Amino acid sequence: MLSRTDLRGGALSAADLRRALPRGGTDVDSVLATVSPVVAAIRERGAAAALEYGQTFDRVTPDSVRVPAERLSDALDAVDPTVRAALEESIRRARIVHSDQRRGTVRTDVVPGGSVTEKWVPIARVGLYVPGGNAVYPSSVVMNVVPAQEAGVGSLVVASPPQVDHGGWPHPTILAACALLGVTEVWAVGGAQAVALLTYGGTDTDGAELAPVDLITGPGNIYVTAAKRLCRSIVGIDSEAGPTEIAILADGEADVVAVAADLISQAEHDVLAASVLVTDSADLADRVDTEVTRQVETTKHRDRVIAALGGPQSGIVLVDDIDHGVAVVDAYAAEHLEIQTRDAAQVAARISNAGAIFVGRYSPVSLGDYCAGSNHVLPTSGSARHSSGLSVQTFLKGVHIVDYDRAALEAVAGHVVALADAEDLPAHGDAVKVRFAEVPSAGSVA
Ligand code: HSO
Ligand code: ZN
Repeated sequence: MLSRTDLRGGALSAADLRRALPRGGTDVDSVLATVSPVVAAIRERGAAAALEYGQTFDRVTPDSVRVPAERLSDALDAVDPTVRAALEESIRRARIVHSDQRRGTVRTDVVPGGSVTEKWVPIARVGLYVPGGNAVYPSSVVMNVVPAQEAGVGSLVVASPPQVDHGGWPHPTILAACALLGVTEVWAVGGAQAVALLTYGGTDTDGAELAPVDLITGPGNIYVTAAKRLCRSIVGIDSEAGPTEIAILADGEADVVAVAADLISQAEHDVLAASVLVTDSADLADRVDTEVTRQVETTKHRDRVIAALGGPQSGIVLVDDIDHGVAVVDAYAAEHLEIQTRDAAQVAARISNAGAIFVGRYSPVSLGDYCAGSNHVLPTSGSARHSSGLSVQTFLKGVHIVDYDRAALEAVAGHVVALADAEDLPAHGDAVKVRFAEVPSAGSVA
């Protein structure tokens, strides 16, 4: 079922490895022309335009953009107690991990009388996008809201598409998760129009203000991603999330049944999801392939899984040994990387590029999706080479506070003037000189 890429005996550079490895691609540019008028209409006409597009795309118009408070409490009262207990545990563990990520103020005394302090300030107002449709993920509400709250974000709004089956309001499980987390502002708006409305704000059907946000986080489909790309000069965005990915680095001793189950687990998200096994054992490759075929027969989303596993983005990659495998998975930079080898923790320690690394047999990606305490909003499509998953840091910004006294400025004034002159910006130098009767030359200062 899974295609094979044989990299044995070759010593490819990281760039060549990237080209050789299975990977899909979503062409966000191809929908920019469709999304651009939607964003423009919402910028011009606000919520009224968003509701019109909702009628076209979601085939339903809620009574208001803002979900009434009683909808949230009703959803929480109605949620299955087992689901509620699981969400509570997921929230509890996520809080344990994310509260540890808070950063303190750092003051550096550069010279006597001259300091630079970096203080970390929460972003004032954040919009969290939660998709609807096929994917109803209350767990993603947890993964977005918890780090924002732990960062100290004061004003949070969740936007999620109105659902035909639920009276034009977002899915009740999403509302229940919001209520559990103490989120009181939820908007029934989805797709590109949600991103635009979060960016520009508007006026609700009852005349109430829908205030614009400073940052938008949360994954969405290609239209949501295109809208994020269009709005990102005005509002901050977390990342452009692509379809989910799992890579597993396994040796001949890995648990075949577990490896197959984990490959299938992420393939269940989307026909474009990627499942990649990297192994130095051709025998394990054969056994996993057979086991995947067996398990796929009884999996609920069989057609979607078969499409994902059979796509060009999925497959088995054969490597010479685990050292070679480490280089390959580092080049691939998976959203999720499982290490199913001997001494898995040591192997994991050698990996630089992955959104999250799952160590050994008892740390499957599904644990991280829900209840490890880690975040499941992670960099996709190789962006783990340069980006991180969602964390408290996503919701903070650093502000430098520069505080020099007279003597400290005087001591460095010559250097400032020299650099200003070198850049032909003498007024920069003058701004220092006017503070002193005489400026020492650059050579004479410490
Ligand atoms: N694996 C997805 C997150 C998710 N899984 C939500 C289940 N629900 C992307 O990390
Ligand atoms: Zn998942």
